[in-house]
Amino acid sequence: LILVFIVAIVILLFLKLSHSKKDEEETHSKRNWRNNEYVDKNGISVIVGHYVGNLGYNKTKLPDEILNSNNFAPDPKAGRNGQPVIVPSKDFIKMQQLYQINQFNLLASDRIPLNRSLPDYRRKMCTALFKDYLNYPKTSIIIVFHNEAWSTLLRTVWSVINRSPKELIKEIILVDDASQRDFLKKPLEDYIRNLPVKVTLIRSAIRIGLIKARLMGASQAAGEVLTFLDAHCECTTGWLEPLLSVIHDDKTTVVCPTIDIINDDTFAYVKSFELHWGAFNWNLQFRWYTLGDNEIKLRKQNITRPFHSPVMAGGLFAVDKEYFYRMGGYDEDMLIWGGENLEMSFRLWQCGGRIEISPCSRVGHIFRKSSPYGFPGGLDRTLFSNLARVALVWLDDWADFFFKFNEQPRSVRANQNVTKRLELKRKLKCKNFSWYLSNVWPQHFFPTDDRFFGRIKNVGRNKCLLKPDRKDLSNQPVGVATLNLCLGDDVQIEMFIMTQEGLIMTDDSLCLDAPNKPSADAIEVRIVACHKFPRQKWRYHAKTKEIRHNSSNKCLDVKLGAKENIILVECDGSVNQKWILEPVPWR
Ligand code: LR7
Ligand code: MN
Repeated sequence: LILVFIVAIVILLFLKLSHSKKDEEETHSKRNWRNNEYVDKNGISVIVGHYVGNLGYNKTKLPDEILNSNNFAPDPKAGRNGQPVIVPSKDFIKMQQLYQINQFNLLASDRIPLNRSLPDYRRKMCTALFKDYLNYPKTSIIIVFHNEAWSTLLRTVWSVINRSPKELIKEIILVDDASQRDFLKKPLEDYIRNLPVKVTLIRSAIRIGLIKARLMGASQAAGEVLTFLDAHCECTTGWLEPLLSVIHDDKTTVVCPTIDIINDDTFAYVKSFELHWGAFNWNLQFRWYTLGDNEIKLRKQNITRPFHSPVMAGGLFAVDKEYFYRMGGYDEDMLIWGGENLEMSFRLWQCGGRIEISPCSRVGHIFRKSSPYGFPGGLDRTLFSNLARVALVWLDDWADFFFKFNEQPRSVRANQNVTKRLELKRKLKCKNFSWYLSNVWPQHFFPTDDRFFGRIKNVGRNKCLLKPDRKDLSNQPVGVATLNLCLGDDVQIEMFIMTQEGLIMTDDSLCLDAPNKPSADAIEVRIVACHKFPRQKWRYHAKTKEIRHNSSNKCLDVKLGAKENIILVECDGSVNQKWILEPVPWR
């Protein structure tokens, strides 16, 4: 009997294993893509594109028939309730081809009905609030797009229609930024005529970029509030009321929803981590970082209350229309894409406004690994010009710091005329960037007068501490701290700050980190996301030149070998335990 039992279990296990293997084959899993290249079962290799940094992208030219075809052929069950879409393996080749058009899985998106169901992702406590929503101001929803897919654009529209109180929607305004797809011409005009809310379509004949396109939409808006969305979002139940409630209470707050993730491969709706706010690194790239301690404390008292954010992501926010214009709308000399979210955030905070994120409002957005469209004039003339403008107008002394470490913005710095924006800054009596850093984002990792900034040099080896390489764009970088030849004053990966509380930080909120009670004699020191627990606190002894770990009282030392890794050992006064904090001028 026991034998039969065991055999039965083995057979069951085998069946289960082979079944899940089949599932895996049928699902388009991330693992199949390697270095932007996909090799299918028959060994056919499909190159999707080449990353050039974060954005630039060499596209494979697709024939017009493919670009203009509308594959929208929904399967009523696909993607239901935010579930991932399963693409059968027979469609893989087509799927890969279509992926290139928008840099997301168009075939999957086209299978999902435009009005797919999504769970109510809100916390229970949110559902009891906002009962007086009829008193809130009405809003125009503004969605700008350039060559967006039919299914993602209209699913955005339908998610607004189906999940917003109709009393609060004045209209939806679609702004077409010179799209070239046939289905976005007459078919779109015909489609929106039959929608149950007023939808206006405005077109720009020439490519003006998202910043000017949004201004174009705003100029036509009749609502008291402007609510902006990217063209590939899905709003979930109760998303709008919390946003309008904030503006109802205070017109000088600009409010963002909590942005969830629509997976670019499977179109699954994934809740994002809630304890994040928006900020930026030394290259002025937008990043999500863990909330400040104070905000975490406040959140524990009341998890439904909106919390402040140093910077907004840019695409999804609501703002009182009159306030938007009074504060200078957008910088109209910014081009195509990028940097406008930082510009607006600095301007709002420094000139008396606020940015908040509402935890009760949840909207999904398709995050892409690269941009599907080109940047007329190249990245230097678009993103880097925009960032140069941000720095010149809003960063004061830190503009020099930014240009020192960022060659491309530096090369277009002289071309920027920011007189009009500086005038606005004066007119609005804005505070300076130093105020912003210490009051809005005290957790920042920029150089200031109260902290060390520069290289950390080992006396014995005559080499400098190095920030580990970022392994994967999507993961928080972690890594073993090592030494490197000391390079110039403009080498960002050798720059560190040491704060008064003893954090040794680098760009992207990374901190030198070691266990409180090291288990071995010599434990490797790592550079990981900052969290400010005792294990990330250090003391520099100018006399002995030691860098001591607060909690273990051990010393930073160097492990000799092919790679000179940093280790933590008992202090012994040896020369490899001596360090020099070499300040680097940054303004
Ligand atoms: O030339 C263009 N014209 C356009 O109309 C280029 C883009 N667009 C449209 C485009 O179709 C889309 O609807 O502008 C919108 C944003 O472009 P995306 O989706 O390609 O950009 P993104 O999601 O990577 O961009 C983020 O950063 C941008 C910087 O300029 C904008 O602020 C986007 O709105 C912003 N998106 C979000 O904040 C969503 C959450 C992502 C995060 C973090
Ligand atoms: Mn987007």
